[in-house]
Amino acid sequence: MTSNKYVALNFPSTDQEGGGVSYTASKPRRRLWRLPPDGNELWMLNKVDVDGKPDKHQQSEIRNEVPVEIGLDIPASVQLKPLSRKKVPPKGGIHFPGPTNERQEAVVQALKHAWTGYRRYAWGHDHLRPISAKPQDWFSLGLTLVDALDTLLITGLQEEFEKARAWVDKNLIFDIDKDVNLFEVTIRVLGGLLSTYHLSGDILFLNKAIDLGGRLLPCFASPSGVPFSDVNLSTRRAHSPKWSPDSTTSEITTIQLEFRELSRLSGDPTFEDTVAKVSEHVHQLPKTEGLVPIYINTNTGQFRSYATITLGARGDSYYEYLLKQWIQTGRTIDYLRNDYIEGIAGAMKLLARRTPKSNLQYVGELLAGGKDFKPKMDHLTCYLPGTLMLGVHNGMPKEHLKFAEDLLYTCYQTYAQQPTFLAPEITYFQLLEGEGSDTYVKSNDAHNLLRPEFIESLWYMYYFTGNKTYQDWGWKIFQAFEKYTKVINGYTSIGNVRNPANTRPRDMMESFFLGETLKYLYLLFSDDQTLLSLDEWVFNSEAHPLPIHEA
Ligand code: DMJ
Repeated sequence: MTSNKYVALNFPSTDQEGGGVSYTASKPRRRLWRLPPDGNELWMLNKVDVDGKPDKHQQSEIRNEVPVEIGLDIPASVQLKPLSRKKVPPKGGIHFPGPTNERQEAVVQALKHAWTGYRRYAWGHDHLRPISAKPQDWFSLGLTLVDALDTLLITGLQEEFEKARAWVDKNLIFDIDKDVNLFEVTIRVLGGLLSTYHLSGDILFLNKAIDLGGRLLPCFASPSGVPFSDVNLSTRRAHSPKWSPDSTTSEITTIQLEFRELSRLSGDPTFEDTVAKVSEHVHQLPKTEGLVPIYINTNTGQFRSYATITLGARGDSYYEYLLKQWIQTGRTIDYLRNDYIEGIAGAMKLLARRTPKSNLQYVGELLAGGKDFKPKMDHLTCYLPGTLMLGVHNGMPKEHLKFAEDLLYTCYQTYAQQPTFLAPEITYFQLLEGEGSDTYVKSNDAHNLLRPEFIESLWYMYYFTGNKTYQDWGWKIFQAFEKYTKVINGYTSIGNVRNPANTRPRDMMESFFLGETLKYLYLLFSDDQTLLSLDEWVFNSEAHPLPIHEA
């Protein structure tokens, strides 16, 4: 039983500028994509024009695919061949039962509260300013709404999901004359659309993802193939930040899960091939015991040699996606596994230290290309215990387990040691034994942005051990969010976790609070750990689950 619905993709006949490189197609062409019968399978009519003649052009020439028409008739002469039979959602999507205990119910109430404020005052905008009851825009892509789509499904908020779906259908238009960041849009929007397609079985989300994916591709047309950081979604002109030819290492290595999944679903290998080349390029670059500097030059393709080495901001998810890509591809790509093992070994040797008094395990940074050690740990680094646990479950070295447990405890202390029970953005650790405490926070680093990383790690730890202590830690933090960040129209970032009497609310609810923090809390409090099995799903860096493939 096959469907008669098609998506036509337009290809231009003129030269197209994209990141300084032009592409030529000899005549205007269309390629047809067959929509999944009963929402179950995507077919691509490869190398055939709309008139049924063979397409002599190579797939790799074509970078500007845009779905322009849906529901075309196809000429009878055309033979359809399935290009790929990949993991596809069950008919009607996956059913989630909704909250099954009081803690999950409390998280759903928090989500409803955040959602109501967003709906009233910022609907379709990127973020809500929950105190001034105003919207905030960054890329103008409805970030909060798109980031929250799969959270709404997983928590059983079907009615809210339907309203969001209607907005995506009518209003999520990518032809906007605006520069967007490749990494942020990939993990939040592309990742959100792809996971929502998998959970809902609704082809709308896949079609939107295909459109977006094509518009992001010009980023890769740099001299080295290391992608530019930004692209205009309408003109498709890609470029580096104004102040530097460098991209951020974690950004260019944290797009692969999403682009690969887009290829697997669409049948167009361009997305996967393009990002795989970036990973392969980074693989062959010289490193410091498997550790990478945080900047990479888009012209030369080389790391900036004196850049900081960290598992925090701008370095973090390089290591995360080595492991997760390896898992996504059925644990078959050896260099990803080897680079992950080498990177973690390097981190344990060069970055991991303990405090003199209380023996707290932390992960610091190397400055000036590895010369100086800085005892500073970003909250972002607290994703690592969860990733390490996922690795151990998939056969990574056993010593990663102890490292994960000890680091998780330190991350917990960054919350528990503050009078608000909320962690600061950055914590410093004492190098030498002295009078003061083992940890300290600088005034400029005392903010909390409602970030998810520690809750994410708690969930992985709970998932793999079943130890309810991790649920109790998460519950305490959830209560602290309720006490210090909940405001009349949502939840707000705060400027100071050190003073409960003056938290300095920042009037900003980040999209990842709904996309990640509340989702991970809900999963952490789940009675049924297999709600989303980590043998079937791999979560992208923004907590959007994507299927694991066999290869
Ligand atoms: C999110 O956008 C993602 O988790 C990203 O990988 C890191 N930063 C934020 C959340 O803190």
